[in-house]
Amino acid sequence: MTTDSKTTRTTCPYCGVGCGVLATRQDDGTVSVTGDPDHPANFGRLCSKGSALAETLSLDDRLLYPEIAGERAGWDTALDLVAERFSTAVRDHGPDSVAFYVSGQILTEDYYVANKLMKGFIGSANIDTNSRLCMASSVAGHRRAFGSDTVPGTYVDLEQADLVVLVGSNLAWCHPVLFQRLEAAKAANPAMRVVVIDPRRTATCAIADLHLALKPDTDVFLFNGLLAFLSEADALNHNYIKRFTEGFEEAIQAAGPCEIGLISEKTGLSRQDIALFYKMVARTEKTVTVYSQGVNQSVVGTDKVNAIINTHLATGRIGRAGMGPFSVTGQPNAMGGREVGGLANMLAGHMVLENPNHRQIVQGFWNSPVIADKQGLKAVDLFKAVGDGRIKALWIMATSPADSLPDADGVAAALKDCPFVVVSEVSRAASSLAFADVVLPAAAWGEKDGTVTNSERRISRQRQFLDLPGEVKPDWWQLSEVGRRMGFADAFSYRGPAAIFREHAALSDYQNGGTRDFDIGAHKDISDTVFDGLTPFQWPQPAETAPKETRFFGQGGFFTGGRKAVFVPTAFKVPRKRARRYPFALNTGRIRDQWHTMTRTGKTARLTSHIAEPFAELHPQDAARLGIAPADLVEVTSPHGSVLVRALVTDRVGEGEVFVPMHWTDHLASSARIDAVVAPETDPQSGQPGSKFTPVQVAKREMAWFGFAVLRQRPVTIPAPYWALAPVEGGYRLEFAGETETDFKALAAALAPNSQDVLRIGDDAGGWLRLANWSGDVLQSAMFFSREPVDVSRQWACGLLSAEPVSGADRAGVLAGRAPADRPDPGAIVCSCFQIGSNQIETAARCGAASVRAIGETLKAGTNCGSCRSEIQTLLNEISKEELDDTDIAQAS
Ligand SMILES: Nc1nc2c(c(=O)[nH]1)N[C@H]1C(S)=C(S)[C@@H](COP(=O)(O)OP(=O)(O)OC[C@H]3O[C@@H](n4cnc5c(=O)[nH]c(N)nc54)[C@H](O)[C@@H]3O)O[C@H]1N2
Ligand SMILES: Nc1nc2c(c(=O)[nH]1)N[C@H]1C(S)=C(S)[C@@H](COP(=O)(O)OP(=O)(O)OC[C@H]3O[C@@H](n4cnc5c(=O)[nH]c(N)nc54)[C@H](O)[C@@H]3O)O[C@H]1N2
Ligand code: SF4
Ligand SMILES: [Mo]
Repeated sequence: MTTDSKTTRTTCPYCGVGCGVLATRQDDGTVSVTGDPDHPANFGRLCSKGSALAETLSLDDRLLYPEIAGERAGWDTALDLVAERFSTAVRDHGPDSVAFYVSGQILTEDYYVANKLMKGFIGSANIDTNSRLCMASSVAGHRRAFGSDTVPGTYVDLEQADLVVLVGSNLAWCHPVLFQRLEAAKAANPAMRVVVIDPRRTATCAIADLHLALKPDTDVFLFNGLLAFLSEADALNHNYIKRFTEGFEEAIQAAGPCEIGLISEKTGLSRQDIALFYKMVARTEKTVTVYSQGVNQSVVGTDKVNAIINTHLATGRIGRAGMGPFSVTGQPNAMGGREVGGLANMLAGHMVLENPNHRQIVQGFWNSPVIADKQGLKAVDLFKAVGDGRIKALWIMATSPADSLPDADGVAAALKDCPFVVVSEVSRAASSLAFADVVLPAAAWGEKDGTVTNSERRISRQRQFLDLPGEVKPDWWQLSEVGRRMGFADAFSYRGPAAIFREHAALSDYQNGGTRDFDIGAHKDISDTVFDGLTPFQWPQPAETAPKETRFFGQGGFFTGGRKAVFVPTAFKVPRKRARRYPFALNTGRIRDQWHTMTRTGKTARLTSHIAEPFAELHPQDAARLGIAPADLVEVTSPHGSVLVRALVTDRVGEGEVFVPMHWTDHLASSARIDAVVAPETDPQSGQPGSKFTPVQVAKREMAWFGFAVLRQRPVTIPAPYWALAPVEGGYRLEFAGETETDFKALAAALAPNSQDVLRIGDDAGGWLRLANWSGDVLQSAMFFSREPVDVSRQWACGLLSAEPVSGADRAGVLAGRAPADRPDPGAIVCSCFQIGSNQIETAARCGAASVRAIGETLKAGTNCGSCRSEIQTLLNEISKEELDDTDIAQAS
């Protein structure tokens, strides 16, 4: 629906908060993006990634035409080939010889068609998705406890709670707008308490009253202890347990007695902190437990989920205002994918693959020749099957398995050997293209149309506001065309997303009668026009009912056979031992301004200014022991592979732990694909990999020299064993280093060929050199080489390419390496919207701006998207702690 001729209401394509966005096309063809004040997820707010959406729409790196074997091809030829290769494989080797690997970033309509084609027409359940790496443990935990994959609560519950416990969730960076809602609610309700349970001290801890930095993978022990404590403290809701649940006795027995000493030993937490946490939960009726990848991405992830849910069932704190377990989803449409049955062990409409009645319902509704009757291969096993030749044809859509699956080098090798790989993609920077026999160019955000479901079960429209560039086509169309060409024309003759949505809604209603949680029957006859204008609504919304705020299970009504919830006994398993050779626990995850493999967020200078280089967070004691100084390069190695990244020495991580972000691929760094290191071990219930815990070794890599450069053009080759590249205004910044003596001048010439007007200082032989070159008065590149990590102000240097032209005598200033005295160095960028750095914030704080609000008034930092507010708070805390320490010292002396 268009609010005026130029502005379109749509949704953000990044995280599962699902913010509403207003996209406006300006007369000059540019697009601007703001938060939709009427969207109930964000009420106008957007985080740093959402605010920068307009900067990611350029077409320079887009796939615009189908390709076969790397050569441009027509759609008909490409689609015929895909259909023919899939049909032949099915004919010769059976339906289980083909597979789809899709993504929580396609729309519900795309997902619905993919699932229907595989499960109902090809007749295999070999369709899995990157949600296996993301939400599978929550799905399995929900189904064990509730009998269905239901998220009981809504976002408002976080605001109405008196206690919010965040487990393995860095909400401040990963669900920033929901975090801002929580932050605002806490400011309005001083009685509200926030507890963060995470081995790392993350930005989310800025609003925490208590941070429990537990040892990796010991959550089950902590929550079993909590269940026992609640029982011993007489904080149970016996009425709820009796009326609506079963299995309480078994669960409490599995949990054992509440021995704080033992829990302290296992989790590494102090007895005081454990007792404080348990008492807070016991006395606070309105408790919400939010959890995310620190829970799901574990070989005991499903048990973690159930250990958390058990505490809510035992207290009856579920499905009522301000209460409940709350699994927040990562991707914009992780929920939609689950609703259409996009996982290898699910059926459409939240139905169960193993249930013959459900299979009959779905097959009858689709009028399909077959219906898959056994689970398909889950992601990690699927790629093993690709590797050993069982899969003859594979279609990858909107995900990057050779970067994001564990044992990523093994996945890459498997893809290389696969007889036929189809890749639907938007970006040339995606690594999957290297393995593709057929590349299908997909419609990107702004070009596609359909629906997504956010973490609180709210279905919103994504709307098209840009023309399809080149020969780009939406994913649902690609899938339908292949379905038709495989001989199923009747079932795949959709005219558009509205028709698919109608069918999806009708299936949810079909023979439902309240037996299944997912029901949006109210929309089964929606017209194309009403679909165009569809406003966000939460499910369920059965036929002939109006939309309303919904919660599940406050009064029971579970979807198990006996309609009672099940307490799942969760015995604690000791986390994987770290062998002597691999003594560190590798933890992986996200940073604030990047999205996954960076194919979109890695394009903009604004978003790379926050953190421009892959890193490993290490504890100072570990660094000292290993002889690692800040800014050294370190190698992180497991039996599967290794990465080479910058050391970030910080006590935000525990001793024996190392954290590396998941984002960097070979497109922007020499060797930083952390999933090459991650072990392919999975949770036995959910098949989700334990991406947060791999035993590794960490070692300093001695470098003979280091370099830093700003370059107008992306270099064709970077002849250095270490490099990391990032866009800046007007060009690129490059960090690089080498292990053997190098001719700096030759290297400089390779990075910026055809340089003519060059200014040089330093001494190549003496181990340092700085050079810059101009075209006219316009700087083309500046490079700094040294034997030590290069000591040059990065913020200042990155500004050189967009600075005014410099002539004559002023040119030498470029080689000075830092800002002139009258323009102080802003320091590392904290606020990406206004490009405000840590030095500026520190100066303002020391001049009396003592709160986040005061910093905002002085510098504007934090006043646009607000994503950096928790970091500003952390800086202020550090400064006031330093000042207190200084006072102590002054008083003591
Ligand atoms: N900026 C940004 N936001 C994103 C994304 C992105 O790429 N970038 N991706 C989106 C997606 S798909 C997802 S799934 C979400 C993920 O959102 P989150 O789950 O919040 O993010 P992560 O950084 O993966 O992991 C969360 C935390 O789990 C902690 N953790 C590790 N091991 C353990 C453990 O044993 N126990 C506990 N309690 N905690 C542990 C880590 O230290 C980390 O801080 O983010 C979404 N939002
Ligand atoms: N070590 C480690 N590994 C992890 C994680 C972790 O925390 N640690 N997290 C895991 C999780 S939770 C997730 S969700 C995954 C994410 O990992 P991936 O799904 O592999 O990462 P993305 O970069 O989001 O990949 C999406 C791809 O789809 C393309 N694309 C975007 N829009 C469209 C579209 O409309 N159509 C098509 N066809 N293509 C499109 C993008 O260009 C991009 O290449 O990573 C997982 N891997
Ligand atoms: S919180 Fe940020 S990334 Fe997530 S949906 Fe909202 S604007 Fe997009
Ligand atoms: Mo995710």
